[in-house]
Amino acid sequence: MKIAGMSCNHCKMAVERGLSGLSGVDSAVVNLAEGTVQISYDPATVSTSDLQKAVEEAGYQVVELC
Ligand SMILES: [Cu+2]
Repeated sequence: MKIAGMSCNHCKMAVERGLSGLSGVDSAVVNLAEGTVQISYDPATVSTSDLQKAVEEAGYQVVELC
């Protein structure tokens, strides 16, 4: 998914930590240059709206679900 507002390593860590704290998420890797996060998750356990909520709780906005 694409996320707005991530500008530094701290943002990267906050988003990755927020996402990987969810059960059903195997890994979350942010690409700062592209403003994207690659999430490996189990769709039976966690929904995209859960993922989106975790990003928002970390303080960032999802601009595009991929
Ligand atoms: Cu930052």
